[in-house]
Amino acid sequence: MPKKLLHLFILACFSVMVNGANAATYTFDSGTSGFTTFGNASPYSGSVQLTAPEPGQVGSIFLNKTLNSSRFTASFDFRNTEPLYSVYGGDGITFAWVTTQGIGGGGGELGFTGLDGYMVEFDTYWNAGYDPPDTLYGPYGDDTDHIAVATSVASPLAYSNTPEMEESGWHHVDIAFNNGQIQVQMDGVEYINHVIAGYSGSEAYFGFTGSTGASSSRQLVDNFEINAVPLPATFPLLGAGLLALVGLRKKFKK
Ligand SMILES: [Ca+2]
Ligand SMILES: [Ca+2]
Ligand SMILES: [Ca+2]
Repeated sequence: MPKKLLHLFILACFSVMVNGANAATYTFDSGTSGFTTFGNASPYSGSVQLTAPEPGQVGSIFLNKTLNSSRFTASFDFRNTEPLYSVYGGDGITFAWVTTQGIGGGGGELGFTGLDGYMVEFDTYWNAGYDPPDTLYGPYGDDTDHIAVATSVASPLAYSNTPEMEESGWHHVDIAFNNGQIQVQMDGVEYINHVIAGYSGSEAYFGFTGSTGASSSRQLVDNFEINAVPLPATFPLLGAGLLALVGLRKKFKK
């Protein structure tokens, strides 16, 4: 390898190590390249539509590459619009990281149940005896929306009730995750700050799921930014690669 190229390669490696290898932003302005969509998910007007505003929809989208789920930050925008019955839109979406790409159950299962992993749910339809206790009463009676972190929709690890999320424009979400400690903000307000007991990070597919039931809404996701810190194991590999290159350089110099 020419000396100049070798120096450029080493510089690139070090800048990757310093900056973190897996920072990326996805605007979906030109479609969903780099992701796989499942079920009813599809590109929609420069964003991703997880469900159309029709009953019985279920959709998901996941990155085609895995990232380390030990430490990451993520942000995205979502919108739940055109609900069939005013604030009784449904059923909500999740931001998920899973061991296998795919799609889960519909209705109150938010397209997640059946997938193996974790999710942050943005649940817009209150299911009696299933969702966390209701503390707010909207104009249509019990319909508390909530954010939760969970491995199962029916038994959240932590949750917080929220204002109605349907028909209130785009919402911005920021998530910070550090070896089980998770903080979730929506529109600049913190709703979750929780430590997941016994959490163990691994390579995971990051993405979104969503579903509708008898109630529905058009559920959109956009401007997905993810920055995952690479697993420590990649550093020795990088080091080995550098050593091999230095060896090659010496060989060619002779
Ligand atoms: Ca977009
Ligand atoms: Ca609602
Ligand atoms: Ca629900």
